[in-house]
Amino acid sequence: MQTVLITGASGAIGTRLRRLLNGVYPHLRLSDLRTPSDLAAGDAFIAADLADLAAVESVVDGVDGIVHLGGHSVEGSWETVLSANIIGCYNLFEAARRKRVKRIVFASSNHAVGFYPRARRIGIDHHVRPDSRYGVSKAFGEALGALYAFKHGLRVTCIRIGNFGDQPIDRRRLSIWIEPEDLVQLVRIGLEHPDIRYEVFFGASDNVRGWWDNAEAFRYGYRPQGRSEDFRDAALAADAKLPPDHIGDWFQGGTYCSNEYEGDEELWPL
Ligand code: 15L
Repeated sequence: MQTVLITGASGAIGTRLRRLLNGVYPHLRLSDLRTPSDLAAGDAFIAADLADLAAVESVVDGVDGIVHLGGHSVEGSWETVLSANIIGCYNLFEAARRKRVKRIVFASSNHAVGFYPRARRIGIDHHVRPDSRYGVSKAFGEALGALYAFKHGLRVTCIRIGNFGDQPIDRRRLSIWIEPEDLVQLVRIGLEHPDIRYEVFFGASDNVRGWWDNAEAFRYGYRPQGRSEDFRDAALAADAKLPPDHIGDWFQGGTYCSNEYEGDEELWPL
């Protein structure tokens, strides 16, 4: 990997990752709709709208690998999700194919599988259960990644990111938290490991309350260092202040599940 592109470079994860990846690869290229507020003199930044295929093609031209964080990062209207995450994701993979980019690391999300109950432990062989239009767009991105890996020869890694940050912020996040350095480990496996063709990993630290079997990531050498339990008291204290949400508390996806919920509670547990 000589040149690595980070899309969504102005977002919270993008901002942190580009700092942590600085110096790991000879050249980092950054892209987003908005210019990062902390852009330094030597940073290679190109503004681009993911919905514009020609613009995306010029952004990916000449890079060896892409960390695709760009798009809409929470639930949104269908129009928003369609443009940023469905069309935008297609454009990214298609532009990468045309420009012969070797590897893509796709930022998927826990919300691709948010409708599994918290009582259930799931692995990557469980089929998707998106909890939102946003979650559907992440499942779409994973499927697109498989198409471009198996049909077009790209090496693709999808990371179902839990909750990224310096510490878990409530009870749910004690199960799904990932510290920035652990996400860097997973990203680097996706960009560098010689055996990657197409993989899906869960983006979680070493959380004893975790819901996910992350055996594939471990098989590739992932050794998470963050332990959410170290922050248990603060997270539970913050959780006690949240409004009651018996639907969100039942499912892994939390409020993404209870939001707009019209399902049948008699069907629980699922
Ligand atoms: C996500 O996928 C979102 O991007 C982030 O904003 C959080 O909502 C996170 O999931 C979460 O589930 O905590």
